[in-house]
Formats: sequence, structure tokens, C-alpha cells
Amino acid sequence: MSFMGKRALVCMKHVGLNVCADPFVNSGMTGTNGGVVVLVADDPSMHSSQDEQDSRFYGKFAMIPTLEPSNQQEAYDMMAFAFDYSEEIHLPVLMRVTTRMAHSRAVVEVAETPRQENELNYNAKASDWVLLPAFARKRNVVVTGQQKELEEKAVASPYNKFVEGTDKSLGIIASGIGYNYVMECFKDGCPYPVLKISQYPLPKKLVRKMLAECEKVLIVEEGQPFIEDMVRGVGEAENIMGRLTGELPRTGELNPDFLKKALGIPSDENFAPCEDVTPRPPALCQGCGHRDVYTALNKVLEDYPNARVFGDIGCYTLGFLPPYKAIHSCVDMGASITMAKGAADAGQWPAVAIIGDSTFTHSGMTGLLDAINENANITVIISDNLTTGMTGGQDSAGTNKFEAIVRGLGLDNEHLKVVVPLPKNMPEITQIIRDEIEYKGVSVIIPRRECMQTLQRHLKQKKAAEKAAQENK
Ligand SMILES: Cc1ncc(C[n+]2csc(CCOP(=O)(O)OP(=O)(O)O)c2C)c(N)n1
Ligand code: SF4
Repeated sequence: MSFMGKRALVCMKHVGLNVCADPFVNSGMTGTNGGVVVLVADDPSMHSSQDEQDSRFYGKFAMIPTLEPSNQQEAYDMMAFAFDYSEEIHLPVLMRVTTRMAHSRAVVEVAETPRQENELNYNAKASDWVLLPAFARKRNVVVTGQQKELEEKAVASPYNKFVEGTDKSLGIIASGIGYNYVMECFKDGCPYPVLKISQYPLPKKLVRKMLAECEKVLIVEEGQPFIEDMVRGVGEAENIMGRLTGELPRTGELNPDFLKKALGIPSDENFAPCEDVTPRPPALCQGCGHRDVYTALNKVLEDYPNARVFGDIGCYTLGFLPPYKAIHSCVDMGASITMAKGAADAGQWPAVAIIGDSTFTHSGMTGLLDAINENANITVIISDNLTTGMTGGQDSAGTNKFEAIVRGLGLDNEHLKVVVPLPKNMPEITQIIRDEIEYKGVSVIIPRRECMQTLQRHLKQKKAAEKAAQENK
């Protein structure tokens, strides 16, 4: 899109940016034609993620500007700004939000005139977009040379502001939603100077002003101590406080209560959770096909006490929990097959990978190709529930294509088995798993049955359509 002059918005969560890292970093090198905004949601406290990484590092790493809205209106306004800015500086712009911003809704004032789409154009020059070393080196000089200007623009940005305060015993540097939390602590206005940071590179001039004017500085940011590390530098200045010095928790989300504690403001009364509430760990839904897959797998593996089962990301990760306790690893999208292959290479047998249908097309296929090419001794279960269950039941890209995909990757058809995971089919499924574990090479078993949640949704839709058809007769 951008190459052809159109605008492109790319959205993902932080771990998605890892998967996207190669195109992301290199799109900083090519630069943009149409504006590009990469919107990434970080998950401090890891509500539904395997790590707590801070995407602002990626913006710095790729040498592109990062925006961090502090409230919903700003997020809305910033999007138009981000596209204009991307087109002005010919670089992608990263917009980083965290959980509360991503999960909140608010009434915002919208622009009166919708923006016109860009016309397709041919302005993208091959010398910028063909990243052969001789050309990429030139682009590297250009982008590196832009950094000073990007910082000056961050100093002058409408989204960064230095709010004067009367009490200079403390200054507060607050980024993104952290600024909102600070303001919540001071309903009648903050007595301390506050530097709000919502646009990077770090506006050092404004930071220096704060350091020069205030006796101590508290740095409030969601995620890692990204600003704090830069501000403290190697000098380990004693008057700088934040997540590294214990005034704020080193990990997890921030909230106004943490800030109140750091600022010596009494917190509102909190109540302990009621002791009568029994914790309910997440579990696979009743009737879920993954349940039958784990029941069968566990049954077979009773006879292979050294078996290792490499899991992946999706509803089926819950197979780690009781009653199944069926998987030994779950690291990142696609790691089941590659880890099983690594384990088999190391001499492990049986090495079983279990992966969902969406995860398989996301990042399992290349691992399977490698395993097939090297005739690894692994058993791969693609647990196909015809949807992307964990993220809410979106369509799965490979539906109806899995047999063709795995055959296309070179799997021996003899060792491709499709089963229906239902209790009544247990004897057949367990026999197939046993046979394929015993086979010395790659086998793929596809248990296929629709997710109970989408099945119910589809049945409801069908009933509604039938009712409507009856009424129209
Ligand atoms: C790199 C990355 N991208 C996206 C996600 C979000 N995510 C969690 S589970 C999942 C898909 C799961 O679908 P599937 O493999 O079909 O399993 P199901 O939940 O349907 O059992 C996604 C996209 C993630 N965890 N990591
Ligand atoms: S949402 Fe679907 S796939 Fe996920 S646990 Fe429930 S039934 Fe299984």
C-alpha cells in the first residue's frame, strides 16, 4: 500500500511486533511513500501474553518516531497526525498503547471532514526500496541523519508538554497513560512541574529543563524503565526515581494507587477480595474438541513415560492445566513443531507437537517443512476447530486447506490422518496416535471438530435466518 502511495495502518499486539520485526525495522530503512502507522498494544502485567515487552524499544531500534497517547481523545487525534507525520518525514510511525487504553471506550470528538484517500502514485524509488547493501547504506545515512530533526520535532510536538508547577521539590516525567494517572492523583491540579511525553525520540531539551529546575524527578511510565534508563544514564543520579529505584513497581501495570503511594498521597480505601470467592482458573469449554484430543493423547502417553509434548498458543494451551496436564512447553506462535524437531534432533522420542489450526498457518508451516525435509521423528497434531478460538472466533485462514497444505509441504500421505475428536471415537484416535508415534518420521494427525462457541453462534444465526425466511413467505 505505502509503496503505491496509499496509507496503511498495521495493528498488532506486542508479540506480533516480534513476528513482524524484519519488515518493521526494514520499513524504517526503505522509508514510506503513503503514510504508515504501526499500532501496537503492549500488555504490562501480562493479562494474556507470555511476556511484558515494551514496544517503545522497537521504535528506537528502527529509528522511527513513537507516539504514546495518554487518553482516548488523544489516541483519536494522534492517528491523523501520525499519518501526516509519516508522509512528511517519509518514515513509518509507531503508535504504542497499553492495556487500559486498548480496552477502554470513551466518547471522542471526531473530525468533521473525513480524510480523502491518497491517489495511487509511482513516487517510490527503487533506489530506496531495493535494500541491497550499496543502496541500504545510503538510506541508513539518510535515516540516521534524520534523528536530530525527529528529536527537535518531539520537543515542539503538541503532544509533549511541560506543565509548570509551583513546588519544585519534585518534578514528574510521565509518558502515555501514566500522565493520566498522575493527573488523577491531583484533582485540584498538580503542584509539581510535569513533563508529559507522548512523542519520541525523547525530547531531551525538555527533560534537561525538568532536571535543572526540580530537586528530584519521578518518572512514571507503563512498561519498562525506557525513559528512566535514558534519564539516569550511567551516572545513576540519586535524585531520579521510578521503577528502577522502587518508588514504583518494577513490573506490571501502573495505576493511580501506585502513584499516590510514590507521591505520599493517602490512597482511597481498598477492600480485600471476599474470601468466599473461589478462584476459577481458565478451562477449556465443556464439549470442546481439544478436550478429546488431550484425553486420547494422555491415554496413549501413559505407555511412553518419557514423552514430551510441545504446545503452542491458543485455547489448547489450557491443556497444560489440570485435569489434562498434557503439555511441557508453550513459548511462542509456532514453537511447538520447531521445539519438537529440536528435541527429536537431540535424541528425544516420542516428541509430539500440538498446534491449533490458526497458529499452524500463522507460523507452524515453515517448521513443518523443515521437519519434513529432514525427516524428523516427530508426531504433529493440528487440532483444527475451524476457527481462531482464543481470540474470539475469527475465521481461520487455512480452513478446508490443511490436508492440501501438509501434502504440499511434502508429507507422506500415509502419515496424514484426519479424525473427529469425540468420546465415541476414542479407540480409533488412540490407535492412530499410537501408530504414528511408532512411525519413524513426520506424521500429521488432524483432529477436526468445530469450536463449541462458534458452533452455537452459527446455529443461532441459522435459526434466525430460517425464522426470517418463514416470516417472509
Ligand atoms: C505472535 C502472536 N500473535 C498473536 C497472538 C494472539 N493469539 C493468541 S492465541 C491466537 C490464535 C489461536 O488460534 P488457534 O491456533 O486456531 O487455536 P484456538 O484458540 O482456536 O484453539 C492468537 C492469534 C499471540 N499470542 N502471539
Ligand atoms: S472457545 Fe472453542 S476452542 Fe476455545 S475452549 Fe471454548 S470450545 Fe474450545
